[in-house]
Amino acid sequence: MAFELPALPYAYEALQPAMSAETLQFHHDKHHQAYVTKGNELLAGSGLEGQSVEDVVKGSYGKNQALFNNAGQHYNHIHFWKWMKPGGGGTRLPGALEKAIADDLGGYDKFRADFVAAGMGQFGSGWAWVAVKDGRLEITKTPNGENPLVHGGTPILGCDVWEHSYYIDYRNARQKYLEAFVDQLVDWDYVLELFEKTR
Ligand code: MN3
Repeated sequence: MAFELPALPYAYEALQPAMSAETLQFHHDKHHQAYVTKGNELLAGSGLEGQSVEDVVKGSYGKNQALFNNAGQHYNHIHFWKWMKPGGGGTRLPGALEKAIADDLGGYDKFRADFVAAGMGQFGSGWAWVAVKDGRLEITKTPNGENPLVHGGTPILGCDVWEHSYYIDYRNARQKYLEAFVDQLVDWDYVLELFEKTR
């Protein structure tokens, strides 16, 4: 099926001050739209038409780099918008997440430190992740449009560390952006929803 740009699940102003309306306008309307438009051009004739976004990502990895870049970024951003909400973040983890983060990631404080470190340790563009792999949570990072799907995992939380995601609001202070993402933006209910689907 053709890729389509999903509507943002909140107003452009809704995530201020952690993420500005200007950032969301550029990031959603320009950057994500470009991945959708270019992805559809590259999908035509690829042999992967009619497959789900996930299957296009996995099917193009290592075989069709241009399609993979755009399909991966489409998948990543579909979820990225939903990984944030107004008044999100914080330490109250719903449902089974609290125990899973305690058991697999050493508890909330260690998760926060390690997730921010993953985003800081990604040289250049990429993503920081919490993924479920072999039944356990793990924190990883990937370059460019790559994601845990192509490494045998299922992402349940991801933070975009491309400069387009933070440069308007934070300039070069990627760490402040990552901390604001965790402390003020994460929609833990959506993380739980994805986590429950893996169990
Ligand atoms: Mn982005």
